[in-house]
Order: sequence, then C-alpha cells, then structure tokens
Amino acid sequence: MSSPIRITAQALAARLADLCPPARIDLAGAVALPCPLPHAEKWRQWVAAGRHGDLDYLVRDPEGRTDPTRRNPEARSLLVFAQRYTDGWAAADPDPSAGGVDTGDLPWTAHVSRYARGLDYHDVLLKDMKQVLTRLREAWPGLTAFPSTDTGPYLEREYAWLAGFGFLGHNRCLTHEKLGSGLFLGVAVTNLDISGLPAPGKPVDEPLYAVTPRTRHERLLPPVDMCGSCTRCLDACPTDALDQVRGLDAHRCLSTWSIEWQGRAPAGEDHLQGGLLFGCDICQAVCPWNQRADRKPAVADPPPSEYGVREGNGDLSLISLAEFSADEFRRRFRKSPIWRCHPDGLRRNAHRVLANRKETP
Ligand code: B12
Ligand code: SF4
Ligand code: SF4
Repeated sequence: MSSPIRITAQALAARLADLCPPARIDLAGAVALPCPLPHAEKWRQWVAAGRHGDLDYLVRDPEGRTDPTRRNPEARSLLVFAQRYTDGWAAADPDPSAGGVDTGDLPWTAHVSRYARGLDYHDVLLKDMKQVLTRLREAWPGLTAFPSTDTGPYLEREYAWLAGFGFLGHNRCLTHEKLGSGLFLGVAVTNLDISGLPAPGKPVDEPLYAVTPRTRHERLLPPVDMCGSCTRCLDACPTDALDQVRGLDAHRCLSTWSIEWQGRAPAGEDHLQGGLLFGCDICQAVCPWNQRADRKPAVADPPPSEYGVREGNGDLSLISLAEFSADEFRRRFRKSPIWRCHPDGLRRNAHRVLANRKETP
C-alpha cells in the first residue's frame, strides 16, 4: 500500500455525492483505521460458541477479521458502500422465500431469496464500487484501495453500522430506517487518512453519502437498536436459528442449509425448509422496517435491474430443476448467486421443496 494521503471528510463527501449516483451506490461512508470494534466481543463469543455453521473461513484469522490493519499495516481507512437489491418486502408477501403461502402457481423464482434472482452481487456491486474508486483515484492519484464485497475477511455489518448506514436488527441484518435491509454491503481498505471523522469506534449519525437520510427525527440518531420490544423475526424463523442475545446460529439457518451446505439439511428436518429453494428471506420479510420500505419507497429509482429475475430463465419449473443436468445448470446459472450451490445442491433443494409440497418430479 502506498503512503497515506491526507484528505478531509468534507472533501470525500463532496466527491462521493458526485460519484455514487451514477454508480448506483445508495450509501457510502468511511471508518478511520485502526478502529476498535464495539461488538468485537460478540463476534468472539459467537465463534467460541461454535455458531458459525461449519463455515470454517469465518474462524480463520479471527483477529484479522476485527482489524484490517493486521493484513495491511499502512491502511488508514475503510470505505463502506451499500447498494439496494430490493425496496423492502410487502406485508403479505406471497413468496415462499419470504414465508408466504405457496398457492402452487407462483413462478419458481418465488422460491428463491430476492438477493439471488438475478446476477451475482459479487460482480455487480464490486464493479460499481470499482467505478467510484477509479474516479476517486483521479482526484487523489496515490490512492490505494482493496475493494471486496462479502468475500473479504471483514465484519461488514459492523463497519456499515459505524459508518452510519443504520442499525443492527435482531435478525442481525444491517437495516436502514428508510431503505430497509435489502442492501448489499461492500468495503475497500484504503490509504486515505481522513480528518474530520468522529472518534474511532463510535457510529456516525449519517453516512458521508446517502441517497436518502436515515431519519429526520433527531432523537433516533445515532443508529441505535431500533427493534424496541419487537420480536417478529425471532418468532417467525422456522428453525429457531435466531437468539436475541447470542445472535444467529448458522447451523440452524435455512440459508446455510440451502446454499452453503448445498441442500444437506439435518436428518429429519427436511420439512422445515418448506418451499425454500435457495436462501431464506423470512426474518427480513416480517420486519416492520422492510414492510415500511415497501409501502413507502424512499427512492424513486428502483434497485439495479441486474438484481431482477434473470431474463431467459422464466420458463423453468421446480420439476425441471429437480432433473437439471450439470450442463444446463452451467448455462443458466453462471454469474448468478445460485452457482454457489452446484447442480447437485440445486437438485437436492428442488426435490425437497417438491416433497414438502407433496409433489413428485
Ligand atoms: C457468514 C455469512 C452468512 C451466514 C451467517 C450469517 C450471520 N448472521 O452471521 C449465513 C449463511 C447464515 C448467511 C445468511 C444470510 N446472509 Co450472509 N453473510 C455472511 C458473511 C460472509 C459473514 C457474516 C459474519 O461475519 N457473521 C458473524 C456474526 C457474529 O456477525 P454478524 O451477525 O454480522 O454480527 C456482527 C454485528 O451484527 C454485531 N452485533 C451487534 N449486536 C450483536 C448481538 C449479537 C448477539 C451478535 C452475535 C452480534 C451483534 O457484532 C457482530 C460483529 O461485528 C457476511 C459478509 C461479511 N464479510 O461480513 C454476509 C452478509 C452478512 N450476508 C448477507 C445476506 C444478504 C444474507 C442473507 C439475507 C441471504 C439470504 N437471503 O439467504 C442471509 C441472512 C441471514 C441473517 N438473518 O443474518 C449480507 C447482509 C446485508 C445486510 N443488509 O445486513 C452480507 C453483509 C453480505 C454482503 N456483502 O452484502 N450469511
Ligand atoms: S434466514 Fe430464515 S432460517 Fe435464517 S435466521 Fe432468518 S428466518 Fe431463520
Ligand atoms: S423484525 Fe422486529 S425485532 Fe426483527 S429486526 Fe425487525 S424490528 Fe428488529
């Protein structure tokens, strides 16, 4: 990483205001490094309690995960970005992916989490973040930035919270009071030495750039726990994966079963997957903040069209997916999040949904 570049938060905010809208970035902010993470202890307890669902990459280099300067000692800040993939969820969402009642005549994509119906955000958001970073480099030629979304060893939700993007709900999702939690997050480790940011480890009221402010009510600033006495997500989770104190147990999460474990549900618990073919939106769909974002979209422009249902795949059915060949899988799902569960996993999931619906392939 090249030597630090000194800039002000104000100068960065001015650039981001120009660069984020054309790159479809909805929220952007910065966290000065090194930064003590207020919830680092929660993270350590989570790992120590083995709640990571055998996702071993999460427990490699635990100290590096809470401190990006261990890998990049010269890093001075982390830029944080968010991009919408959906404007909330309707209160009575009929999609099985949102726990809705499956009437049988919905398209197969209704069984897929909203984040996974179109192109892969690892490509789309990363490209858009790189566009912003390239333009920032025109202003500050010595800028070094390592962008990543999801795949980097960083606690992205924690940094987004510190950057003022919203609150961390009981469903553990980073939730913006106006945009909801249908947001992908990304970060870039940089050599920008930014003056004028608040003391490290304290969340800011609003990000440096926001397509819409979090709230106009001062009493809600800075981002605090906005769940209050609500327990809807905890009550709605079909597998009891969520615990208000201990967080999410990834062993129990249907997202882990259907994606990360490629359809290998624990013995005797297949029925809990219900109509979920890939991923699970239930704990987000029941959230009043997401239902509000659906009722009153805060932004006129919809999320990037790449996240909508992928063209050409509309003719598929659950029955055809249960019989899918590896070639067909490659042809249809390259560059889609569904790629992650491999042809075997998708077939396994489709068989399970059909069995749960008492249908046969
Ligand atoms: C591993 C992983 C999973 C695992 C485990 C999820 C989990 N909650 O940890 C599984 C496979 C289950 C999963 C599922 C999903 N994921 Co995921 N996942 C990740 C990944 C790679 C790491 C998350 C991690 O470190 N978890 C460890 C726990 C302890 O961290 P945490 O819950 O974020 O907790 C932190 C804060 O919330 C805070 N905290 C504050 N108060 C409290 C209280 C308690 C009790 C705890 C434990 C923590 C806590 O402390 C923690 C440390 O900072 C991130 C990308 C990344 N690099 O961060 C994406 C990420 C979190 N996933 C994402 C998405 C979209 C999903 C799904 C919606 C996909 C789907 N539809 O199926 C679901 C949502 C499930 C859910 N309710 O969380 C988005 C979330 C965006 C957002 N708005 O929050 C991320 C950020 C990816 C991205 N780049 O956009 N995911
Ligand atoms: S994603 Fe589904 S299974 Fe996982 S915690 Fe949320 S409701 Fe439960
Ligand atoms: S459903 Fe309720 S408890 Fe869960 S995240 Fe939303 S507001 Fe918080």
